[in-house]
Order: sequence, then structure tokens, then C-alpha cells
Amino acid sequence: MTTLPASPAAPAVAAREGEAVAVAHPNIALVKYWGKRDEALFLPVTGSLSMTLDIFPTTTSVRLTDAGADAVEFNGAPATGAAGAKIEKFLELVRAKAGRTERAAVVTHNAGPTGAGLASSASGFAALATAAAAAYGLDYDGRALSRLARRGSGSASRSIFGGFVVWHAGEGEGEAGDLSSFAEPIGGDELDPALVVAVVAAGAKAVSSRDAMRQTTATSPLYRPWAESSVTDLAEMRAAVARGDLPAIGEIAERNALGMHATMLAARPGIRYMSPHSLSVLDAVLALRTDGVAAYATMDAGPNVKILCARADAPRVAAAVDALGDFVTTRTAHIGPGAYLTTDAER
Ligand code: 2P0
Repeated sequence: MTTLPASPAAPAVAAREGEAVAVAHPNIALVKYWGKRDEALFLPVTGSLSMTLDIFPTTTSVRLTDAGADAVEFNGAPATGAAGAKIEKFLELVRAKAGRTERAAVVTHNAGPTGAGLASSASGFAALATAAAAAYGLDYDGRALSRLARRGSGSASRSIFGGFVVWHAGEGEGEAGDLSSFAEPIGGDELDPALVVAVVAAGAKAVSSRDAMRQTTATSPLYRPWAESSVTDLAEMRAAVARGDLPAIGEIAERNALGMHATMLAARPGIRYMSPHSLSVLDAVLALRTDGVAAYATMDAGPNVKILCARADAPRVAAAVDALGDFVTTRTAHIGPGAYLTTDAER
């Protein structure tokens, strides 16, 4: 497989002071982040582990302006409501860190569906953190960028890096927690898996993952047991990645994801992202395994199902899912790169 840059620490393209463009890709967690111990600092209850993808990139430009307010454009239209507010809050944080006051014009384009459980906030805030840090003159390495991206959206901390990435829960609260909760790449370079994304609904979800996470941690009697088992899952997953054991990675990923969904189902009131279409895809994954194909499912805060398998098995997996009917389409992803700065011309 191709060697990917692990860190944007030394971007190939030097940003002009005051203006920068960055690209980042989504990541899919194989051991999930579900629950914060600190909402303001985005400190997670548990560590998580992901694979950065090579599809659905977000490209974001940040240009400092003389205007009295930030201007945010998202996929060709002004960003309004909660999405716009999150971005402005993030820009405030970057300005505070840089000791600067200029407002910014942000233009962002997301190639994939937004708010549909396809990790758009991960690619979005990884791209925004990378571009904004450069535009405001923050000389950050990959670790500092991942801590910054975390403050926009937890999962974005992982999209700063390519390949297999762990996001450490970190230790302690306040500044100690903030400093110790960062993402880093963990190798696994000999692995070359595919992730077949089964899209059963590309619309925005009814309950945001942030709200669902909060409700689950606050009310689900299954949350603590899952969080405890997730610690074991993470240790076993790291070992499986280190030895390049794709079937073990798939088994751990599937049990961790189904457990996370169980915690939500048991929340009060229950939250259910799985739809009948999701279950049809999960059945197809089981049938593939019965036929000897090492395919494993994971799901996030939405009804779409992501199927991990060997690159060579991806066409067979995709065909089995496509054959289920018109309600599902597939898109096959592989390992993708970390966030990087680019030039306008490459957009
Ligand atoms: C993950 N998810 O590990 C988990 C699994 C969804 C299910 O991270 O509140 O958008 O912005 O930190 O990162 C989605 O939640 O939440 C997510 P915030 P985020 O990928």
C-alpha cells in the first residue's frame, strides 16, 4: 500500500499568513468514542481507535478579514443555526490561543453527506483546525492540532492523522486532561483493509450524536458496563492492529459497536439509530461470514452500516449488500491520509 503522511506537522504547502486551505477525511471508529467526562473540553470517558478513510473529504479555507464578524459558507450557502454557531465558537478558541482578534471568512465544502453518521464533523473540524491554525499563525504539530480539533468535535482529533489512529482518553481533569487527551497514529501499515459503506439513509439524523451521547451517559444503566468493556476492547484492538490481524480487528469492532448501540437503546428514553434497513445489512454481513468471508460490521450515530473486510473481498461484500434492494447503495473506502494544507488551485 502507499505510504501516507502520518502527521501534518510539516505540511508540504506553506500557508500564506492570514490565509490557508486544508483537506481532511472522515474516520470510522473501530473502538468507539461515546460519552464525555468534560463537555467543555471534550474529554472522553474512554479512549477510541479509528481508521481514516480515503472518501468524502472536507476542504476548508480560512482567510482573515477586516470585517466585524466571521462569515461561514458551507457547501455554497451561508452556515446558519447550530452548525454556524459551532464554527464561530471554534474560531473564538483559535483566536484566544493565537492572541489575535481578526475575524475570518470560512468556506467549507463537504464531499459526503452531512450529519448522517458518516463522520462529517470529524473531517469538518479536522480541516477547520488545520486551516485556522495556519491562518492565525499557530505553529502546531500533529498532537497540538489533534487537541485543537478535539475542541470542535471529539472524533475530529483522530482525522488529523491517516491510517489507524488512537485517541487517548487522557488522565485527569482541566488542563491535565486537555494536555493528555490527543490522537496519534499507531502503525498497522501492513494492513490494507476495505470499508464498504452501506448507505441506507443519507439524510440528517433526528438526534445529534452530541445529544445522544449526553443522554446515554446520563441515563443508560448499560453505559458503565460498556465503557468498562471498551477499555478491554481498546487494548485488544491495539494488539490486533499491531499484529495485522484483520479478523480480530473486525470481531472487536463489531462487538464494541453493537454494545454502544445497546447503551443507547437502554437510555431513557431510548435512542435508536438502527432502522429495518440497517438490520437487513447486518443480516447480510452474517450471511457473508457463514459463507466464509471475513466481513464485520460497525455502525455510528445513524442507520448506515460500515463493513470492514480485506480489500480483495470488498467487491463480493458490496455485491451482497447491493443485491438487498434499492434502499441501499454502497461506496467502498480504503485507508486515507491525515489532514494537510493545500493550495487554492488544488481544490
Ligand atoms: C466515534 N461517534 O467514535 C463515535 C461513535 C459516533 C458514534 O464521535 O460531541 O461528532 O462533537 O464530540 O465526535 C460522533 O460524535 O461528537 C462520534 P462531539 P462527535 O466516531
